[in-house]
Amino acid sequence: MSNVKKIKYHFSGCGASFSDSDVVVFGAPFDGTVSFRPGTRFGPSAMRPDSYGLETYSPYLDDDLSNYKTCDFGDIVMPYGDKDLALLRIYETTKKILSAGKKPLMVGGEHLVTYGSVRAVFESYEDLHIIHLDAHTDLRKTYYDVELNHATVIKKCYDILGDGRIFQFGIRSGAKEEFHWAKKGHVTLHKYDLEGLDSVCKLLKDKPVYITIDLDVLDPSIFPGTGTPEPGGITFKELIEGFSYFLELENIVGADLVELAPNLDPSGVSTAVACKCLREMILIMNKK
Ligand SMILES: [Mn+2]
Repeated sequence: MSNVKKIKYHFSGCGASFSDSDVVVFGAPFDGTVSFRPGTRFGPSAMRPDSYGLETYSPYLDDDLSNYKTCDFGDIVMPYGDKDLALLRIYETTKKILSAGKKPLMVGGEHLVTYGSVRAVFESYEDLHIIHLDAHTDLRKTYYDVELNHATVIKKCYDILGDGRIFQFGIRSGAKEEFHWAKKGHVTLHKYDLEGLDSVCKLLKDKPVYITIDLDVLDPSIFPGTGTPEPGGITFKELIEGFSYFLELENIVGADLVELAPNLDPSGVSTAVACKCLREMILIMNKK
């Protein structure tokens, strides 16, 4: 596809061809609607080299990236300043991966990119459910009078999926109206941590599930390299424990990891955290 940039080298463990792979990783380096600190457009390109700093073996899962064929499809060429076209490119790429019978795993970019991918996944799986890990509700109808941006993205997904399909965890920031709106049963909002994720994964066992992970669900002391850091987040250990519940899900049909802004953490630790999460998600999606 001409709208996908050729990359010099791939994410660690993701050197297989498109046709050989069950899971296809791709970058969506877009941060055009960011309201505070930009930089997530540099996420995928920072993660590729740093992913080689980690082992391909996961002690948590007792599994290794080398046991699977995974493709790094490259980064989508993002038309800067045009979010509609950016979302269309993401939609098209996700669609291409799905229609080849493969699972998309997108690396952002800001959280808005999720909307492009979810729109495509929903066309293949009408009974789609979403598990959403984040510090922020992202349920605004508009933000600064704009309907499509990183603060409205989960509401936009809700508009596609409808009531009772979205399960949020780790939430500790949002407007009062968003929390009240969620409480009416439109979405299931779990505050502060991942408590209840195990039972939700059991509940959704045989449903098609899309997992969207905004890495700012982690405490900023662990993950400072992000646009809108929010104190009071979960630990890395809690996130890894959360990942183990994903193994209950029999039908993970797509996923994303978003909101790494590597320029905001010169220590490189946030990038390492994101790479480790990516490794775990690649393994979990290949196991399924
Ligand atoms: Mn967030």
